[in-house]
Amino acid sequence: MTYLWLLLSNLCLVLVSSSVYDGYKELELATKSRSAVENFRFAELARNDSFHGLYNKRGLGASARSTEETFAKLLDTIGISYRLVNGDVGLTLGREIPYEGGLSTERYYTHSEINQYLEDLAKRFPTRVFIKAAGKSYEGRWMKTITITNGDQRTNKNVIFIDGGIHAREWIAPAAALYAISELVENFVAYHELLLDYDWVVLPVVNPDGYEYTQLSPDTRLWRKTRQPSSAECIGSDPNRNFDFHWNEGGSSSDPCSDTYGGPQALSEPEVVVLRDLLHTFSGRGKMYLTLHSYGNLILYPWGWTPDLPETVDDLHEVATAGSEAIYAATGTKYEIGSSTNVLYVAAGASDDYAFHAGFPISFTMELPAGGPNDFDPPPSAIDSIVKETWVGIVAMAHKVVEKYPLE
Ligand code: 0X9
Ligand code: ZN
Repeated sequence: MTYLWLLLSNLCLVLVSSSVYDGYKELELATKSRSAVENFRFAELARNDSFHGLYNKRGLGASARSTEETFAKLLDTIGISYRLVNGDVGLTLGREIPYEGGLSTERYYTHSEINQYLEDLAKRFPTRVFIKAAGKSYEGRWMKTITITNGDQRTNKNVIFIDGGIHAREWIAPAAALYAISELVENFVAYHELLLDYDWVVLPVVNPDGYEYTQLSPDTRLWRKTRQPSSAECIGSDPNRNFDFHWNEGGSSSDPCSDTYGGPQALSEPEVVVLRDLLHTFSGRGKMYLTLHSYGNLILYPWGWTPDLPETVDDLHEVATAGSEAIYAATGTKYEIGSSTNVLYVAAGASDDYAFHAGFPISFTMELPAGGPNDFDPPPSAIDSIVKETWVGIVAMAHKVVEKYPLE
């Protein structure tokens, strides 16, 4: 990893593109006064070629690379202290691409930008798009769904329900949900058949508190759970272990500090209650439930609480196969398919099992590809190809679902 050492006092930096600075850190060097001695020290720093990017107001500066450790030692030698002010300059700069009513696949978005995008779509496509504030997260963020129709005002169509961001750190999942939304709404002509007898409902961020928390700093980037305190010491439960179906019967931890803590009881997490209630509103109409996660290139179907397979495993397998084959044909990426327990591990109390039990005949967890140094963090430059590839799979699965489950 490389770092950007930015001396704030008296110096500034001109930045060109965000991805160039992914993983760079910004430090503020302590300057009590600009004495002659300190000026001399800064000049020393600027001459030293073991660090990168000390820029002055005209954009002139040293340019080399170093690690935080090397640089801290150097600062120590010349008696300057420092403070970390930004753990990932690239991330912040990504935010500086202004949101102007449309989303791109160039960066990840904040939860409020995502909600704003949904509202903007409803304004631009008032006959086709409807927003529902389904409920609030523990910290009070609105969890909004978007219902996408073809505008013919027919009610009681079948429903495909997609969600993303149950796990906070899996940013590629909300990004893929947003791409699905943008295609279905802004490019609707291409999806005529998929909107004829089907409405699509998307909840792009199930765990907005966690999602926002992961955007605070590199230290919080890998947070998985919700943000409701789980004990005096620890925070969060795993929302994908908190559903009221075989809750706590395997694959959950009873330690409130664990990443897979199932919660003090089923449905302890307000976000899980919101999703549970939503799923029930599609009773009889809901035909496919698809929850987007990362990572692993998997299309998983029930059950996740037992190694037994559902009676309708052939239907599940057929639809999943349509998805994996379409992706392979489009990009050569391989997806493995099978039941959660058999392909991955036992994990009871998850949303896919719940949706299947609640009446969705097709219910999948799609684990999108890994990326970035921690596998959960594909860089912004990888978003476009992953979400487009994912969409190919979703479209193929949706076609199969529409064919298998016509409107009655
Ligand atoms: O463990 C999970 O919740 C999912 N994997 S992840 O790496 N995204 O955390 C898989 C869930 C699969 N479904 C069930 N076990 N029911
Ligand atoms: Zn996940």
